[in-house]
Amino acid sequence: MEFVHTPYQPGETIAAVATPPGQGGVAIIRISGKEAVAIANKVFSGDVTRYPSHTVHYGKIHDAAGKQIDDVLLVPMLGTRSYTGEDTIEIQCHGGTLITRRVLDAVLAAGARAALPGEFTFKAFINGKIDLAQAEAVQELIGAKNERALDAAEEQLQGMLSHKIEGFQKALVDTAAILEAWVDFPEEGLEFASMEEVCRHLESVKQEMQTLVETFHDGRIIHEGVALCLIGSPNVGKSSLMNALLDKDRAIVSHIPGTTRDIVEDHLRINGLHIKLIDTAGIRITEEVIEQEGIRRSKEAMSKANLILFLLDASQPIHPEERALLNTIPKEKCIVVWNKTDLPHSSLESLQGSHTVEVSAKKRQGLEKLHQAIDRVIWEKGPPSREELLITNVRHKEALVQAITACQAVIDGLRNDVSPELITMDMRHVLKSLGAIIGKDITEDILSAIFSKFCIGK
Ligand SMILES: Nc1nc2c(ncn2[C@@H]2O[C@H](COP(=O)(O)OP(=O)(O)O)[C@@H](O)[C@H]2O)c(=O)[nH]1
Ligand SMILES: [Mg+2]
Repeated sequence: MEFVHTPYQPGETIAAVATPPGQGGVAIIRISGKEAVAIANKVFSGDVTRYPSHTVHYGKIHDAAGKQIDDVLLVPMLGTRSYTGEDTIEIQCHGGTLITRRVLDAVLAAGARAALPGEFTFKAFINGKIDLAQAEAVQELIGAKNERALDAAEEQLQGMLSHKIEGFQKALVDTAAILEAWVDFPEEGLEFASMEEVCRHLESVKQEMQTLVETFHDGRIIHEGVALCLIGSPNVGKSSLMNALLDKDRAIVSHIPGTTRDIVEDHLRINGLHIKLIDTAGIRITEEVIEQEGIRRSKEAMSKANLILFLLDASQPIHPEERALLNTIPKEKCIVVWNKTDLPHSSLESLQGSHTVEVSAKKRQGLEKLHQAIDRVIWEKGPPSREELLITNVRHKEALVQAITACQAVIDGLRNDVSPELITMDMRHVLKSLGAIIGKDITEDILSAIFSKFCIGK
């Protein structure tokens, strides 16, 4: 949200086309702000000022010169009973690009400002209709690539994440107050017994925050999908396997080693999960410049991938170069795929600690087993249940990690006799990081409220 740090005029009337660009049956122009009704009234044939909220009206839109533009339906959503929490008018016009543009132009000429991306949602945030995590959820809801991602975004929009974060804040605020009091009345000290209690409490909240952070792996996979990279020596059948998985001839297959020189990408779905499949140049030592560049890109793709399919030719002995490369890949993100098992081959070497699958890309055998192996490696602990709250947003994850680090600093500080001033600074940092997730800074308002109560009895 780029507007957060710029001064914002609440109530300022903005307008935009709310439906996607292109042709469609109907398009919606949305106007929201203090002047929404007055502006709509200037361009609409009926008297918009007299319409009750949430009613539908048929009429015509005309421009400033009185020229008729379109037949439309107009829906007022007044006061706080709207998405933005400000007067909102929606105009449903015909869905052509040009006609939509003309209606919008008429609305802008009548005094509305063109809305910035996400600004309606930003208004909703500013007006307290939703918090920051919920505002972000709207974006995720729109961009969801699969059912589970949609569920996760919906949960976040319903405030489940915000609720959880507020729970952490509530659990910590008393501790924060005790520490603040200690700074103000250092001569009273902090009793050893109560200090141990404070530490234990902090540990337990920290552990809960840690559990939430750990859902980020699954949340990310659900939200973004998985990048799966095919790696191996030239000619082991990477491009063939890519094609077999996609069930189409996407990458060029050839018996000439070094055919694939650039990265080839395509998408597929396995068990409802979005997978980006990346075919790469075979990795080997070569003098050829273009192939070298291809190999460099392969290694880069490999380092970014969530999962690597390391292909070996079952009909050939493992080459020392392959063994060396395999050793550089973390086992938990790698599946060794023995390809060409349709060819005569001696017994396959068992590779310690690696997931292995046997396939024939050419004959399309073993693909179901490969799907299962991919599933198993991605969801180490099994796929998350529909009810589980997942973190999908990097910003939330980073804020939580900061909160956890600061929380640990408070615990260490208490156990090592660090000065109370420093400890309270860390404690404030914990609350601030949590507050950043939902856009509510708890440190100033709640803390001072609690602290003042705390001191009255003293
Ligand atoms: N017999 C057999 N040949 C295969 C199989 N997979 C690939 N090949 C052949 O191996 C050669 C190299 O395949 P390709 O997919 O281009 O390998 P890449 O260099 O790793 O991308 C081609 O001639 C393929 O037809 C397989 O499962 N069985
Ligand atoms: Mg290839």
